[in-house]
Amino acid sequence: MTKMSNNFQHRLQSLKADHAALMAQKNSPAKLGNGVYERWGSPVVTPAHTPLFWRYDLDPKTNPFLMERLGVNATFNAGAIYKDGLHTLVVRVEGDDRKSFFAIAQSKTGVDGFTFWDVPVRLPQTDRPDTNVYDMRLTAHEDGWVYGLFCTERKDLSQPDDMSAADAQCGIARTRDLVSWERLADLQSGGSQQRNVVLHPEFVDGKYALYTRPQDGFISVGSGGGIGWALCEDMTKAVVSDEIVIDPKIYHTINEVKNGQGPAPLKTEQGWLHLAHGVRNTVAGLRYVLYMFMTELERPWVVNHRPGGHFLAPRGAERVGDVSNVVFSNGWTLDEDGNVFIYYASSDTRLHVATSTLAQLVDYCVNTPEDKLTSAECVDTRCDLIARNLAAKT
Ligand code: M1P
Repeated sequence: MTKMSNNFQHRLQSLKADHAALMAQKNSPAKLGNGVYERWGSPVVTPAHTPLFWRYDLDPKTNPFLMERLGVNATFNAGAIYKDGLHTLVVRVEGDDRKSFFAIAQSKTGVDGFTFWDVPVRLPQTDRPDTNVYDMRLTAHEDGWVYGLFCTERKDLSQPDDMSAADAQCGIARTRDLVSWERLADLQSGGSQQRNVVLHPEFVDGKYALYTRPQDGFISVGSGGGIGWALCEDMTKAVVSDEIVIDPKIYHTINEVKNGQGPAPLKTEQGWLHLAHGVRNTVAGLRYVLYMFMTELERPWVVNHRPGGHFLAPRGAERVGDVSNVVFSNGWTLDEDGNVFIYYASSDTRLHVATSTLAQLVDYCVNTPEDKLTSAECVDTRCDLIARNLAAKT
């Protein structure tokens, strides 16, 4: 054996050993959480979790130095579904070339051992090919299909000289097995751009119901802010005309710049549980946090509980990445015992999990005081709590 092939073999064995060790790594919850959820210590999916054969040409003849040929830059913003004892993620995988694609990773525990299927999703195209696709929300709809709604991004042709000018729209695909996907027409919603569109799991008044996020521009939502709600007759030719804003952006709150629905809501006896992201501006740039709210069971567009403040914000190492100071979630799973696995990405770089239960999340939504919107009223709320606690002590 030549020295070069020796090096190749040695490097390959090391890469395989590292990958196997990462895949076998057990996760554990961080110490004493806030009682609402437990954050788990290690990210559940990172670029290093992707198979070596996605990144390396493993043939010593064509890749004698065993170089990485197609790097993976980030693994984040995953749609999620729980079925047959498996937590399944549709992960947003971003190559070093900045193109995102979808890939399925599964785990039995939901907190570690996420293993990618051998081949990423080959998403069929419409007659207007996507430049970039990302952030799929999975909904197991009562019509029997699993829908994947995602952002499809293309060059904004109305601004030919601006190479950052993009047009974001809601792409739609559906599947029964997560293997073969039927691509449907993009959502039509009047002239606005759309990101963070999510399908409600049940029919409402015999129609499909969508959480939308109309926006004037690609990054800026402009006047179109807020989580919207709209009904649609047919998902194979999805058109919405009347969007109402059910959760608006509000001055000096965690969502004053923009917000967006996270995963499809979870049904409970007390109403629908929603997870969303809120964005505010700072001198250091935009800050993305997660928040929750609940809507009425029979009228999922009516918010009945609005706990104040953020539910989960970037912390420690989560604060740094490609787009720092961001947490974002578009997937959670609910197992048969009422455990909820919240998959959230940090700083557009890697994916984490926090675990809770339906009972805890409902308690959080129902009993966390609302944001009263001014310092004086917020201090009143806190003083009420302090007074009750001090009185109970005496
Ligand atoms: O970079 C943070 C997030 O920005 C966008 O979210 P929104 O549409 O609410 O601004 C998305 O591109 C999302 O993927 C990204 O994580």
